[in-house]
Amino acid sequence: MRKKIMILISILTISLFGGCAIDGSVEKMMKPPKLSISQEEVKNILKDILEPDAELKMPMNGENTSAIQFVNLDEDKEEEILVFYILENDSMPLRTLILDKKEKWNIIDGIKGIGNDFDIVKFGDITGDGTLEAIIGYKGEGFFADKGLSVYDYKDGEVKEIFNNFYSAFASGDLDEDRIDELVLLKSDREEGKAKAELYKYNKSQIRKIDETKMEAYTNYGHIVVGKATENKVGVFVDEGVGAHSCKTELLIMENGKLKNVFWDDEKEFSDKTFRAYFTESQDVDNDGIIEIALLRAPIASGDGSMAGTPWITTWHNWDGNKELIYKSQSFFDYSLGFYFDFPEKWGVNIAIDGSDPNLYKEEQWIRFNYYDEENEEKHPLLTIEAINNNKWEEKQKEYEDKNLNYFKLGNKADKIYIGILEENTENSTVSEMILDIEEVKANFNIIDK
Ligand SMILES: [Ca+2]
Ligand SMILES: [Ca+2]
Ligand SMILES: [Ca+2]
Ligand SMILES: [Ca+2]
Repeated sequence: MRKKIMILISILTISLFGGCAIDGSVEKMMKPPKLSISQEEVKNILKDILEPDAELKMPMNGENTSAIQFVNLDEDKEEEILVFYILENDSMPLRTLILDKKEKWNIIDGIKGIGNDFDIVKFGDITGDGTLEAIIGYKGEGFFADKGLSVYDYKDGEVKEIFNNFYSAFASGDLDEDRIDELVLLKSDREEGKAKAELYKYNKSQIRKIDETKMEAYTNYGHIVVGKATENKVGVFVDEGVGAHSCKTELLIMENGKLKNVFWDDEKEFSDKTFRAYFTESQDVDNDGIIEIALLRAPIASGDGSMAGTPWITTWHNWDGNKELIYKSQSFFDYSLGFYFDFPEKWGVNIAIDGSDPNLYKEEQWIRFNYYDEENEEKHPLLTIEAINNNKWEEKQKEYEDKNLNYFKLGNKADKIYIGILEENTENSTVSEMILDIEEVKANFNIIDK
């Protein structure tokens, strides 16, 4: 390959750095290197070695979405450079090069895949020898089409494919805490109306399937996170779309060397325990190291009762270690205003939510949390959060002063300023217990970065 490349250097500049515009510049496709090489140097190396019709390709999903990645795959302490690109007209179009600097740059090719895109690129020690393997997912056309997965081991200047299989979605991680990563392949067969998760583990110098478990059919795997499900059990949280916009989470764990879908009901062949009306992602919302599953509930006395008109409250749950969920806390997410608010425990379930019409002009928008007195069917405002355009701020501030409101600044994002307005204590003792102080509001208010 290098011979061919030498001849083509001159044409390359245009094709790789002009024509490669999958999504902007090389810098944008490259995670900054840790090793002692400049981005400029990487660019120059690539100019010299890639075919003229090569286009850099960023993996579509997962955490490693750069077309040029830096990772140490072998036993020295130095990072290799992995370059992901496509040769459109080749029968094995998806290519990965490893560039490994010894006395000079060694170029290791031979990683080839079929498809249109890199789905996911991950690194994990599947073989348990203390070095990382590259796990590359190849994606063809069609949303539900099977994808191809290969695991590559790079050692002594040679790359070997040590495993390949197909998948709809996959996860890797150390599920049984033996310091070796397992692979979990989710396989959804929509024609057969079946889905399963397969557990693969390295054993006797091969990656072998050691177990499988049923999963719910006809779902779309939307978000997968591997993390602690309890203090001493790691799990694969699979957040999946069901129907038009609903969502469920299946949680896979390893127990006595077997794979277990913890909420699965053998009789019903599904589970509704994690069902919610819209898609939400499992995450460690309170940073205690354990992943929470996000369900949704309609607040008391909420709106017109329509799905879209309901100001859904997110309720966070942990797995109980058996077959149930344990309620942990609740939050209100408002993506159009760009913030979320964690409810204090004392708010309980009697919080009604009002807000400005999200479809109207957005110079000022607000959300109000009220205590709802069921007996008297009365709403008592507790806290209002407003998002105000910076250029309206002075005007608004004057208005707050005139009305003698207890207002305070919560934060800024782009051209918006967030203001909290607290109600004063009232005669009603239940209501006044619910009212927060400014510090509590600030501690529970979060700007959504995305
Ligand atoms: Ca290395
Ligand atoms: Ca390894
Ligand atoms: Ca393991
Ligand atoms: Ca947590």
